[in-house]
Amino acid sequence: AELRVAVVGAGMMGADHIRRITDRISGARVAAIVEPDAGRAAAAAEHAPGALAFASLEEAIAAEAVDAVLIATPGQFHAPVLRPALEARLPILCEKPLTQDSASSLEILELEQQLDRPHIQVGFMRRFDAEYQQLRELIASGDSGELLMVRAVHRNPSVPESYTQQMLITDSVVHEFDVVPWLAGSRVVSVEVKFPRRNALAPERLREPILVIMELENGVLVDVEMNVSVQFGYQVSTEAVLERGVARIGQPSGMQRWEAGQFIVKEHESFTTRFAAAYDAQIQRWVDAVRRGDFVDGPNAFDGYLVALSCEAGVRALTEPGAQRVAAVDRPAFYA
Ligand code: ISE
Repeated sequence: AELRVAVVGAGMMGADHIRRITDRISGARVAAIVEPDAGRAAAAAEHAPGALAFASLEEAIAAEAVDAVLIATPGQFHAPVLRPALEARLPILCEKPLTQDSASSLEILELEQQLDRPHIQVGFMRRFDAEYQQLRELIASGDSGELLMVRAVHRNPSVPESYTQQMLITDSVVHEFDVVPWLAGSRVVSVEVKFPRRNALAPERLREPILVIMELENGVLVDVEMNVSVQFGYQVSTEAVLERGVARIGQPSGMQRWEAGQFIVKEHESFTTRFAAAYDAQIQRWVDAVRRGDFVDGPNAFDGYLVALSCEAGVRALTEPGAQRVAAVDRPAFYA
């Protein structure tokens, strides 16, 4: 039988995942939509035939309506949903971040370690992007020598009203805090933030773009241009500098046009299209893992905790000059 998934949160990401599970994921269906906003729940339900609507996950669990949970609420609302899902021993795909800070992430880890195996996969979907996977294979192969540096640009055309200065780190650079250590096979040990000239087109409340400099345990230096007011589109590209060569991913691709004295290739306008295939692969791999009883096939809650530690250093670095250290923690055998 198909896996009955409860999608918690029917905002942009939740609605996108509901469509994805209904239209493109095999072996699962959206059996419940947990969304207090009735209007949003109704709109999302149009893409989930037969889905039941609940105001809370606890009600969906009590109704014995679900086999697995996909948490797509904003980060600050993850912990209150993770707890009942863990208590009900349900497998969980939790959109990034795991939680907003390391202390609350650690609480979730302690709850989860009372179960027989990891139940949480965290939604760092870039690990499922084909180009990021190719880049990781190149680095691991040594074919171009050792990795020395990573140059990353993470550009949003604009951000919503709810986007705050700290979210530059906790909602956006959070992706680089996960994917770059995964690419390099080495953890973040420090984070520094430098402020170039401010973009006058940025919302008054934001001081950006920012330049984030990470040092990894193996000495690799990473710089990330985090820029949320570029206007032209959505661009995430990454360049790896190795001993004998350079590799670059995330370049515009697809149809090339020559017209009226111009050369044109379309750029993305949103992460939902730039990483559409990665989101599909992530959710399909998670559904397959849950159905075979492995529950997790990707970043687990300890990876989410490591990212939370990096985010805390990054948030400190927004207001304190210099490199902010990231605490070193051992990976419990439970999360091997
Ligand atoms: C958003 O929440 C995402 O996860 C996107 O991948 C990122 O590019 C964007 O900056 C975030 O706000």
